[in-house]
Amino acid sequence: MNQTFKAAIKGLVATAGLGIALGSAQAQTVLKFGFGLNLQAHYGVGAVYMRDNIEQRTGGRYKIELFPNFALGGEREMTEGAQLGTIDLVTTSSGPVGNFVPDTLITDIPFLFRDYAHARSVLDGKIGQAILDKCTAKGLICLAWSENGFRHLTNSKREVAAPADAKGLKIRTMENPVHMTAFRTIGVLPTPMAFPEVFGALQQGTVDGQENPIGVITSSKLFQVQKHLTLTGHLYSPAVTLMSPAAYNKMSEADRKTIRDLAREAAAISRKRVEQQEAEGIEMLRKEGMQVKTLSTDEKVAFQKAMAPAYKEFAAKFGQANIDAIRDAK
Ligand code: EAX
Repeated sequence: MNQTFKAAIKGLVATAGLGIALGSAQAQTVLKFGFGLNLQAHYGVGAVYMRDNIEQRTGGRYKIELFPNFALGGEREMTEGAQLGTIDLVTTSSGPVGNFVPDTLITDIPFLFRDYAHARSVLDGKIGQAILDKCTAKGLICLAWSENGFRHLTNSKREVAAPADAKGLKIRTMENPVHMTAFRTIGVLPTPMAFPEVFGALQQGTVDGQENPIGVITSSKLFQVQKHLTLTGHLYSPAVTLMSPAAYNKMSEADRKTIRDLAREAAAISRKRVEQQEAEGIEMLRKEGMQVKTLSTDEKVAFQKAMAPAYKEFAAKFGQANIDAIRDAK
């Protein structure tokens, strides 16, 4: 075969290859993903999983850019950003979500969930899906339940072993009316605040304490500004991975299914991290100088009983039957 012909063949093959490459390289969409805490904490490990898998799972059509550490604002602000379309993906605790989707507030009732297995089974089942579906009418696409964890009480003033010990303490709560009612019922002065302001407020003594899962307390180094930890486990804090309808509605059916699958798979990774943080974190907090008070079952029940008057309000708000359906779920 003469040289000219060979060169012509090579040219043809190169052009064809380029054509295929360009044809398959649809414009790639980059999704901005905001969440709190660092990449090693429970939301971060889930978000990294979604980032590392979305390109392959969508044939290169989507890429995720991560914004950890509340870089895009507090959880309420990020949720609003998803509604407005300025943020594409958010993982947030359920705390502030109730201000947008009131149906999620039932999951924030203290002592509603027995343990992690109970909470995950309810949220991943029909009851949980029905709540996620309520997001759409409120301008949010809630892809999956993730997890923040059981919350415990910290303060800088004194050991809290019983509800009476907490009386009069100024405790930061999330911007969540159910949490505020519960704490007010035991004589605490609830101060709602976005999480990025919490460390400073504790440092300045604007509030005496706060309540959060172990993974939040350790990853945010709250042990530097809190002396006492009481393992109340007073409520299970779900998290939600949600999406902006502006981004979601542009997706093909196949890519919508992919992003929902990825959010569920990421939640499983986050849940494992929550358990790991809890298993390792309490000892770490002791080593960092916190006085850790473990409660007996009776002592925990005392907190539940002290919050009982709030249950009348919760029953009126959510319906006793709905509360029982969750509480009694296996
Ligand atoms: O989602 O605000 C809170 O206390 C949350 O637990 C924290 O932002 C992690």
